[in-house]
Amino acid sequence: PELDRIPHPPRRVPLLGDVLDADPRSPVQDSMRIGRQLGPIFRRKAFDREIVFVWGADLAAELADESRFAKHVGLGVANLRPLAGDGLFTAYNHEPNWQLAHDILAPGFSRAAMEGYHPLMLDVARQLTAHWDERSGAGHEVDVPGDMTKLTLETIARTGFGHDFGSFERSRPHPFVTAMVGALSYAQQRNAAPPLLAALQQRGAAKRNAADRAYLNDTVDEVVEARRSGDGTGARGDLLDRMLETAHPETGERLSPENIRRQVVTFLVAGHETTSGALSFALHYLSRNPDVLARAQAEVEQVWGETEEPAYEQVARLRYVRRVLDESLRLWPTAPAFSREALHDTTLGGVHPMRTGAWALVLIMLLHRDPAAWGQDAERFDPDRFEPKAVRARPPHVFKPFGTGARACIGRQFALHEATLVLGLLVRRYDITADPDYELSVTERLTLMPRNLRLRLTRRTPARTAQPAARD
Ligand code: FDE
Repeated sequence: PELDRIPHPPRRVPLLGDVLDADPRSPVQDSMRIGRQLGPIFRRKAFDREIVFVWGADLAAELADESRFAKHVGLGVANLRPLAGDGLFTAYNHEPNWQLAHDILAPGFSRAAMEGYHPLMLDVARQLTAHWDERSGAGHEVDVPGDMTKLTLETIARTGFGHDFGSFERSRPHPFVTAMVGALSYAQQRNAAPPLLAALQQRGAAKRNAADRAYLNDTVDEVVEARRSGDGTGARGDLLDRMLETAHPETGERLSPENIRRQVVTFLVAGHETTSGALSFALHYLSRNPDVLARAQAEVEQVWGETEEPAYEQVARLRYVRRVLDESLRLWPTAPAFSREALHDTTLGGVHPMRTGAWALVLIMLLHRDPAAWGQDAERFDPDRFEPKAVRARPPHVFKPFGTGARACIGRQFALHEATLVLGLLVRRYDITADPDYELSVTERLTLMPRNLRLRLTRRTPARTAQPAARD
């Protein structure tokens, strides 16, 4: 009865639900298509389970109200519990390890910490440009998502954990990445199968998943063991040192070894997969919008001058490059949904009753394309939407690529600094052209990633006349 006023797809099959429109490989894009037909709140049923989706700007803003709603650990996030347990991303709100780890790790994402990571981020970015220099020029193409994944995995592993996966020395993805993609895809597909069928038919998939999980855990254990046995513990002050060495500032409590394992795998996965996608989509749009690319190049030349070694502050000053990134995350938020549950009995939008614990999934991609918030041309790529004046003119809570509230992304500044730095270096160094035959298609594995995106690069000589702008 609570759901009566919420529309659902018309072709419902007894017992199975709304399976006619459902492809387990593209749940988000299917929901987007269905949501456009059904409106700002709708429901889909898979077997015995009914899920409420929300994307209207007003309703999403209500769900962002922390006095009425909180993060819900459900669907894909819940399916990652066997791997990530009570790590930050997958912890239930009531689990004490969430607050403990949050308080211990938050300083690892402060401005001061970020300044410390900056030189390491530059090192990794240089490995990428060395790799791409060899593949620039006529007749060559680069594998954008593959190489962005190398870059972001190395970045989080080296800055956070002092570990080098050697991604750029390999021709194939590191097995850590293969196991991670397997684990994420498995977590996504489990939503689409009826519980009983899943148990019976998916034994092969479950077995592979157990192997992937074991590989991920073994890798993590090696990284931790290397630090514990080395003499470097405590010396770096990175995320791993914080996990191993730091006691909670008030209670003096520490993270347990089991919880550290959960946090390391959480950060290695959450810290690179979504950023890799964000960079890939941004490069796709730059290749399709020469005027935007030219503006970005002009800005980098103006702010950085001739230096190949931008300082920490010179990254934050790339305002236009950052808008390109924001606009890419608007159209393709690489973590495409989050769930919110009612803290007490309440009514959503004045008409939809929700009992304590009832939850809904916010479809970020449609929220980011709601014409009521973004205008009639919401589907168009236009970084100027993120000019300060335009941002102020919009209602709050309509741009949520990093989630919302207490459980929003702890890695936001990290990802933004890394991605802005890398985009700055890339547009400064290369002209980027699209393959005219490429049509954007998007792979889903809980996260979003452009499928088979390849681009052509031409080395450029930045204009030598530009002077670095005076510092703010
Ligand atoms: C988180 C996050 C989120 C939320 C989810 C929910 O709500 O469920 C989101 C939406 C996100 N995240 C997104 C993103 C995007 C990008 C690019 C990123 N992200 C990045 C990153 C990096 C790093 C290191 C990270 N990231 C991390 C993280 C974590 C740990 C988490 C959890 C938090 C809590 O506390 O809960 C997140 N992330 Fe992110």
